[in-house]
Amino acid sequence: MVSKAVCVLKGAGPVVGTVYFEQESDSAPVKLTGEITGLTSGQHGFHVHAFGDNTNGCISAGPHFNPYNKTHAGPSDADRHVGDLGNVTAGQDGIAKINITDKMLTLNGPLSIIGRTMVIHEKADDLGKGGNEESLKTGNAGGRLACGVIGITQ
Ligand SMILES: [Cu+2]
Ligand SMILES: [Zn+2]
Repeated sequence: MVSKAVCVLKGAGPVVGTVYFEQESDSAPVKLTGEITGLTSGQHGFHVHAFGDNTNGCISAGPHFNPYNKTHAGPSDADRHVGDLGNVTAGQDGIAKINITDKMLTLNGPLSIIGRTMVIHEKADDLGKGGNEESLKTGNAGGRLACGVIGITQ
C-alpha cells in the first residue's frame, strides 16, 4: 500500500508550499502536515481537485474531487466532496501551518488522491454555508493561488 505522499504547491505569484501526507493503513485517516507561505493573513480554502493536470496552470486541475457526487461542504460534514478540506489560516507572517487529519481522504484504492491536485485559494471557503449556488460548488473560495500534483514518496 501507499503510506506516504507529497505535494509541492506553486503558482503565478508568491505563494508556495509543501504538504506531506501519511496513512498508516488502507482504512486509516490521512494526516497532512507542512506549510504554505506568501499568503495574505487569514483563511484560505484548501482542497483536493479532481485532476493531476497543470497544463494551463491550476485551473486545469478541474473541480473539487467529488467521486460520490455530493455538494460542497466542510471537512467535518458527512455529505461533502472528498476533496473538501476547509480552510488553512495564515498568520501576519503569511505562513499557514498545515496540520489536518481527514477520514475521507485515502492514498490507496480506486478513490486515491495520488495523481490529483491540491489547491490553495485566494479567499476563505464558506463550507457550503454561503447561501448561494456557488457556495455549494466551490465555497466561494475565489482564485487559485498555487497548486501541485500529489505524488508518492518514500
Ligand atoms: Cu479548491
Ligand atoms: Zn468542494
